[in-house]
Amino acid sequence: MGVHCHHLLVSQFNGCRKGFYFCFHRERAVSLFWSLRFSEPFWAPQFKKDKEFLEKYPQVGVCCGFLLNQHYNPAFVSLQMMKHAWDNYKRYAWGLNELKPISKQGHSSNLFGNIQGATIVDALDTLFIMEMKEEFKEAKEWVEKNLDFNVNAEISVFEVNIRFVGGLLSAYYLSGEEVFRKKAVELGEKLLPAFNTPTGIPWALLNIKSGIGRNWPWASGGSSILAEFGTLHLEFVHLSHLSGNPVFAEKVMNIRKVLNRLDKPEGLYPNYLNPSSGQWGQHHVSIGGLGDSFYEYLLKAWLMSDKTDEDGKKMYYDAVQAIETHLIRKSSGGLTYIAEWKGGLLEHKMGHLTCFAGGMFALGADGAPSDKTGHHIELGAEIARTCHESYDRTRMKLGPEAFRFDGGVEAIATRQNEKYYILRPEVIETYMYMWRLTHDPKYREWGWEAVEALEKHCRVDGGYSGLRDVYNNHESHDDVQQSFFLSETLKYLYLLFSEDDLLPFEHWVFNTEAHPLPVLHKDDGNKEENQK
Ligand code: DMJ
Repeated sequence: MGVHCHHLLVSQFNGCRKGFYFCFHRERAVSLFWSLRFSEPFWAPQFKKDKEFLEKYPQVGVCCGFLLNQHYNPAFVSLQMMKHAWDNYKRYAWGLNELKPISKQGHSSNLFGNIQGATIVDALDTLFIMEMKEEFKEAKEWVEKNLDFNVNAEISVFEVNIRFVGGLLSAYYLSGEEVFRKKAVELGEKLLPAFNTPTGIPWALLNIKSGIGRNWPWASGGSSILAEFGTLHLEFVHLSHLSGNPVFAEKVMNIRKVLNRLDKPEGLYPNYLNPSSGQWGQHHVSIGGLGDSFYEYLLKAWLMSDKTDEDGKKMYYDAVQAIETHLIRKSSGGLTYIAEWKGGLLEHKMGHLTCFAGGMFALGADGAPSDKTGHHIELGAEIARTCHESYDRTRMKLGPEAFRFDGGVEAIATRQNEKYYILRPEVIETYMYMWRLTHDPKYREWGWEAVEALEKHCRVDGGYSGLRDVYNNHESHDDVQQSFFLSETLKYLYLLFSEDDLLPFEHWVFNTEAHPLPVLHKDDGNKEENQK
């Protein structure tokens, strides 16, 4: 049984309900055979627990009282994972930003200043999609009573936008509850002073009480970061749509204009741009950290506009062309990877963050110019394979923060400070896109491998924890349950094992924190807004 069994079942039955369950809970499979042989009902305590669970969450299975009549859905497992993550957050860190699952207390990150409740806001839509109704209700009540933006806090504009604004917008669109719309617009207004720079390229950090902004002290030449100011577009277009106030859309369209006026080295976008001079900083190009979601948002802005945002489309496909020419390489072992570019020299390293690009290339395949649809899908498949290798070549079967293709290694981290895994979603995200767009069963198999590894190495009594070294024999936990584990990793797993009509791509795009936002269809009278 075990790994071999689930491979067989996943590929043969592709969503087979019992198969997933039996393989995941091996002992119970054994009990099933035992009870069949002796024609006895199955009364093991774990079964009773599951029976109660399924009665409470019928969306993931039906329990008729006898094991033979149960129908399990693989999403059952991701829902149970969500329940474990949520219940522990609730028990030990309720209302705080994140959970420390080993020390069983709250964790605060300076990214949100003293805005609180990041896990609650990030998890709202996952709870809704998984139909965890009671939990969604308590989360909503917390937002109503406690989510407060009138605080003296210096926050990361990017992080607060993707997690809080994105989370609130999705919660509104999914549930229709007015409180989420109001809070999203209120927070959006608080973020507006970040754009008060000579070029309108926003600051990275903003004090939301005083309205004073600044950039990260480590950023080249006082620059703003491409992946940060380039990852506001989807949310800000929706803020204008929902508030009737064009100012949000105008701010992000201005960023586009500034970028379009600039010369790009070899057609590439450097990660650093000075908001005062409007000039690039260091010529460092990356599709991972510092660059990543800028490219993602060009494509998704076009998709979210019902394919009317021609400017976003052109910028995306031109950028992919330059990335292919200058950054994408194949290792001698045949693995396609995306290197980093530093002033014309390549660093043959790929970050875990970069792995989202497999899904992005596949998602963009449909609109690719000059009959390149198949090519973009293939590129997505190759990146997915490389990222799967980066997981498979570790002891814990979870991927490192960065892996290299030099010094005789391929898809392996060589530096100690790149061997950690912090519950990141990007590889599973790519499996989910590849599965939806190709229906090749290997993506579900790979997703299942990740589930098994997460359960084995990251699950602890108090929730889920990141790992310090995925190549080690023994877990050293970092003691943080990141809010994106609930908003992204678990949601993408759930979607990977669900039917395609749950949040179909024709109607939804996911922001970079996996918060679904509806496509603004042209026949709904939104064309004008998208083109502002
Ligand atoms: C998330 O907050 C988002 O996916 C962001 O775009 C990148 N980093 C994390 C997850 O790894």
